[in-house]
Amino acid sequence: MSVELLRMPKCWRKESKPHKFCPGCGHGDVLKALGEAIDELGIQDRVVFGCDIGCSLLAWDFFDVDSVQTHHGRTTPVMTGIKRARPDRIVVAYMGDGGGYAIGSQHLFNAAARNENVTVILVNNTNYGMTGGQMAPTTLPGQKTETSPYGRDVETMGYPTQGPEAVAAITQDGAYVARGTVANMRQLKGFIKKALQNQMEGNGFSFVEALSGCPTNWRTNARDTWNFIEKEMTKYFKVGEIKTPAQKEG
Ligand SMILES: Cc1ncc(C[n+]2csc(CCOP(=O)(O)OP(=O)(O)O)c2C)c(N)n1
Ligand code: SF4
Repeated sequence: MSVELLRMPKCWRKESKPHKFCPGCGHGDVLKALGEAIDELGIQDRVVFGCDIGCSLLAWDFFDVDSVQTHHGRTTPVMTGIKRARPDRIVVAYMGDGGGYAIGSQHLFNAAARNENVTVILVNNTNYGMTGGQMAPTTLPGQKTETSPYGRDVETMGYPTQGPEAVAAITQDGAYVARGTVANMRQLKGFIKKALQNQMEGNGFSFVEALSGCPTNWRTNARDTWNFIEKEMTKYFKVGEIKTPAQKEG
């Protein structure tokens, strides 16, 4: 076995690698953090992974776990249904910001309000990646996209959706909510691990947004991609834990 394969999380499906994401895409990083979290918790045989339409669908065969690929924006209710039918399983709903905050927002926020015992991981790359870089709910003020060629005008298009903050505001005491970034992989893995543990303990909804890069649609080189994630995105999207069961109890 090569050194590269040995570095992969154990729960990754080796036959589907190299993966299909663009070079420099953050999806692979988020899925690595998820894979390491699953390995460290020793739950590979109990996880069910669900991915959305969007670039997240390229992960349909990413893991050596039971997996399902859903309709655009519908991953949260599909995984909620699986969890209700099989409470012994640990379900992960994986989606982009368009899938979670636009077309699937009613599902995401109602599942959160019901405190469903599922884990949602949402990749925030400030645009609709798969369809060619249109404006998303998370597009930054002034950011140019295919459908905001002069930059997002907050007067007519509003401000970026603060997803984790909104989820934290409507969830009950058991919820776990955090925002990580692919620029800090150790922290991101820690947040995902806590989100999965929250579900394993039966506390209720757990949600991790991950700040991530889309160099193809941003048309950025490696340096500018990381600068955008670390300097521009964090002006609007604060990284850290937003809600934990312990904080609520205290
Ligand atoms: C019901 C429906 N509406 C629209 C589309 C077209 N569509 C496919 S992917 C996508 C956007 C994906 O963006 P996002 O969810 O942010 O994920 P990303 O590709 O950036 O990871 C859209 C609008 C679709 N497949 N189905
Ligand atoms: S289009 Fe963007 S989000 Fe999609 S795989 Fe390429 S870099 Fe990643």
